[in-house]
Amino acid sequence: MATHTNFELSEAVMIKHPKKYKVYLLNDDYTSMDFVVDILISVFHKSYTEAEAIMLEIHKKDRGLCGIYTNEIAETKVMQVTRKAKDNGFPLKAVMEEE
Ligand code: TYC
Repeated sequence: MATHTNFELSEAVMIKHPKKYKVYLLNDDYTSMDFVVDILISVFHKSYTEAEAIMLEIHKKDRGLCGIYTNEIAETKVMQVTRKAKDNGFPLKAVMEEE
């Protein structure tokens, strides 16, 4: 087998897929439904229709999946939610867990 082919093969086996993280929003009694819909649109890039469905799922089932991301992006989403919620006086929380 040609040397360059061996090189390509050994490169290929070294490829590791980065871990992915699920980001959830949690239900609470104080955050307004409209604010959660706004967060799902502005932070998680959902359509209004999707955002409303996810918000209602969280309201009924206590948490809802908002997206799956690499570690850095998931951490950023959690921080953006925490910051926006705090700025608007809501206790809304986001959590991430390894997929
Ligand atoms: N339970 C809230 C209410 O009745 C609405 C809500 C939905 C809050 C989703 C947080 O992640 C949440 N106003």
